[in-house]
Amino acid sequence: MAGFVAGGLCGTRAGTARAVAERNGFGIRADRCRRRAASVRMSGTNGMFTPSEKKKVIVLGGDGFCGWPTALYLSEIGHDVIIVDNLSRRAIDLELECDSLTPIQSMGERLKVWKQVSGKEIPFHFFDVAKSYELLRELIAREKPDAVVHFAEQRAAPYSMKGPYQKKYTIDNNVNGTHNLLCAIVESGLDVHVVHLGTMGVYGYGTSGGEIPEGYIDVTLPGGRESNILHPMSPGSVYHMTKCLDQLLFQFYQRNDELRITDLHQGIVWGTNTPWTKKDERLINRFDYDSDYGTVLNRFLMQAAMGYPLTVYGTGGQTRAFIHIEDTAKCIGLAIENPPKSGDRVEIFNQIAETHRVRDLAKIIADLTGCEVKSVNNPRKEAAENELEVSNKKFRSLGYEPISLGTGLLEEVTQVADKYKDRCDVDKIMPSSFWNKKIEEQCTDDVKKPDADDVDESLLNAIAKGDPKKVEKLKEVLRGN
Ligand code: NAD
Ligand code: USQ
Repeated sequence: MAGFVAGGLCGTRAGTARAVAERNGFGIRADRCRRRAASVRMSGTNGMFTPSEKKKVIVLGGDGFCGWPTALYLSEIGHDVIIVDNLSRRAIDLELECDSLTPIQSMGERLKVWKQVSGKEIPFHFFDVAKSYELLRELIAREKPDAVVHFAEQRAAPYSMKGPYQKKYTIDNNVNGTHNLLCAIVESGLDVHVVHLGTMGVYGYGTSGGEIPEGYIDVTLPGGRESNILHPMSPGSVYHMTKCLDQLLFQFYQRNDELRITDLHQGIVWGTNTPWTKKDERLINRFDYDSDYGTVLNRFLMQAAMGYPLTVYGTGGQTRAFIHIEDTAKCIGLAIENPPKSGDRVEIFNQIAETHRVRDLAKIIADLTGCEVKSVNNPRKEAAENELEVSNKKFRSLGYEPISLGTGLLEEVTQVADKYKDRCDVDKIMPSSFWNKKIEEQCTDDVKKPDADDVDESLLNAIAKGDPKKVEKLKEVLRGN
């Protein structure tokens, strides 16, 4: 228990508070815990902090890109961590005939190495949260966790738009998984804090005409009545839509069963390593670069390492929010430390560090590496240009100091990409999922249409029988003029 300050029992209802107090060796009353815990801020070097109490945390989706480094971080700061994952992300690699750029180890190897380097055990349960309700319910009833961190969803927007199978899978997996979790907690009768990874994309990007607040927005209703409501939702893909549906499930279960829920509206995560995954090469995190799972900044950094022109979709005027993977883990630590009180409405944090326009990111990376930038037809249905201002005051008020693009970590990611570039399959870089048939036709037409400058000059000469005017005319036709 050394290293923990007795600060409260926030993961328990009053009824179970004493049992947990005894388990942890603390004698703090449950009704005092919220005030104490809420004052715990990120501090010290590296933004690490000592939690006010040791908690038992189940991490659903703990084998994934965000889940793995977060599980290690939570274990590092002293929580008892249990991972659940059905390894579906690894199965999708097989489906897409692609793999993480970094050589990730099996779960068994990962956990064995973590035990060697940290002395800490992380039990692993292999099951499907969306399908194996009984296993989830039994695990929660048996382990009595203080918190469950829920990463276990299909998270790629392009994959969710690939075709009917992927659309249906994304809805079934994500909505059922979230609902099973909420239902299992209610059935257990325990007061478990749910920390869910949502997305900035639930708001749409810049639709509310000003800074996007954290979850709820002030509105004036007809008749002049003032209200503060859940921010209108404007999902841009089937995947983003599942996060909107999750939000409704949270609102319902909070009101009906007083579940304590924190929904983290996270921006695009970049980076790959964290101080905890760097402790041993075999703990390395996954790095997706393909057009379905690779997110824009990591893709650009990897493309730069490969000498492949950066694939800016459309004008690159899309503005998005970003956060480094290390900050993902730390923010989740803070969210676990600062749960809402029983009866409080769903707590929503915007988990972001900064916003950038896609073409500006491309320029930053081109300046850094000397690579080329290329505009390709946008496979998505999204605004070509948007502004985006996002509030992240809540995490900042807890001491969160974001890692920004300027801190040298861009170079680190490029080095990681460079180290493993032999594992890259360049055929997986160009888009392979399209938002609708019309867009698909436009994108594939473009691929099929020969570029005038790429056509063999002698062939044009032969067709034009040596007439330079006719060669020029043919070139114009090829250019679509
Ligand atoms: P990921 O695909 O790498 O990880 C998800 C993990 O959950 C995988 O290990 C997968 O096997 C597991 N999983 C999925 N469905 C499951 C099920 N039914 N039962 C058990 N395990 C299941 O994704 P990620 O990038 O780590 O994202 C994690 C969460 O964070 C997602 O919910 C995502 O929406 C959210 N998020 C991610 C980003 C990002 O940029 N990566 C940004 C914002 C929000
Ligand atoms: N883009 C390019 N070139 C590329 C790839 C993407 O220009 O090679 C553009 C896209 O058109 C889009 C933007 O970059 O406008 C972001 O795309 P992305 O794939 O990086 O991110 P997105 O699809 O929005 O999804 C990712 C995660 C998802 C998370 C979301 C947070 O995969 O899990 O929810 O980021 S957010 O975008 O804030 O909603």
